[in-house]
Amino acid sequence: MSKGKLLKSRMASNGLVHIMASHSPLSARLAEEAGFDGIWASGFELSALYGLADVSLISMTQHLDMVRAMADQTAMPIIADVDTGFGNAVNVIHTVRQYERDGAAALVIEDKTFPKVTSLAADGRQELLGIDEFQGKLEAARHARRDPDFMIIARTEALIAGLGEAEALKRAAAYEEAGADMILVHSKKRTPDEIEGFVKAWQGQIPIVIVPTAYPDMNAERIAGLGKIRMVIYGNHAIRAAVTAMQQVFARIRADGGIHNVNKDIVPVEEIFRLQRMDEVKQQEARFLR
Ligand code: SPV
Ligand code: MG
Repeated sequence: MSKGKLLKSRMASNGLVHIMASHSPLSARLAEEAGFDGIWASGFELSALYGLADVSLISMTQHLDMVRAMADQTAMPIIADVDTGFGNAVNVIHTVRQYERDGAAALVIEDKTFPKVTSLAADGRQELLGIDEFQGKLEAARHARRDPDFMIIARTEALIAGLGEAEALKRAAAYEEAGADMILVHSKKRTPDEIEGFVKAWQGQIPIVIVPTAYPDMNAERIAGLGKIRMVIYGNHAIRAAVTAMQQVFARIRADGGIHNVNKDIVPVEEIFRLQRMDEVKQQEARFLR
C-alpha cells in the first residue's frame, strides 16, 4: 500500500487523524509508539533544530533529507510541510516528485510568497500570492504526482494575514477548484472562534485540516462536534517538549554540580539502545560476524 493510500485509509477508518510534528527520525519513532496516525514534517521544528527562524532559511534538500530519514525509520504516513513549495509552479513540480519519491504521503503547500515568514509570530510580515498564481501551483502539484493517493493539501494563510473569513473562504474554494485534496486553514487567534466560524461557513466538498497551536482549547471532542475537519496537526509539540526537557535537566545538572540527581528522572541508556534497535545489531553480529 502506498503511503498516500495508508493515510487515506486511516482517515476513512478513524474519521479524524491525529498528526504529531517531528524534527527527527527519533521523534517520529516516539510519535509512532505514542499512537499517532502520522507525522508532520514541520518546517518550524526543523528550522528550530538548526537554531534558525522559520523564514525559508532551510533548503529543500535539508528538509527532504530529514523526510527521507524519517520515512526510513517509521511506517507512519508523513505529511511534508513544504512551505511555499520552494518557489513557483515549476519548483513545485520538482518538489512534489522528490517528496513523493522519498516516502511522503502528502504535501502541504501554503499561499504565501517566497521567502515566507513563520505564521505564529505576533507581528509577522505576511504576504500572500494572488489566487490565480497559487491555483497554478496546485495544478502543477497535481500534474507532478504519480500516485493519485498522494495528497496535495492547500494551506491558506488568509486568516494569519488578517484578511478575514470571506477572503479565506474565497481562497479555499478556489484551491478546491484547482484540485486540492484538502484545505488547511491556519489561525493564530487564542480561541477557536475564528476557525469555528470558517468551518461552519465552509461549503466545499473537501475536508479541512487544522493546526490548533494558538488555540489549544480546540480538542478532539470540539473538532468532532464541528464535522468537516478530518486532520489535526500538533504543529510544534515535539520540539517544545524536547526544549522543556533539556532546559530542566541541564539546569538541574548545573545546580546540583553533577548528574547524580537527574539520573533517576531521565530514561536510562538502555531505552536509547531500544530506540536505536540495538537488538537488531546484536542479531546481525551473532549471525554474520566471523
Ligand atoms: C510548521 O510546523 O512548520 C507549521 C505550523 O507550518 S506553524 O508553525 O504554526 O505555521
Ligand atoms: Mg511550516
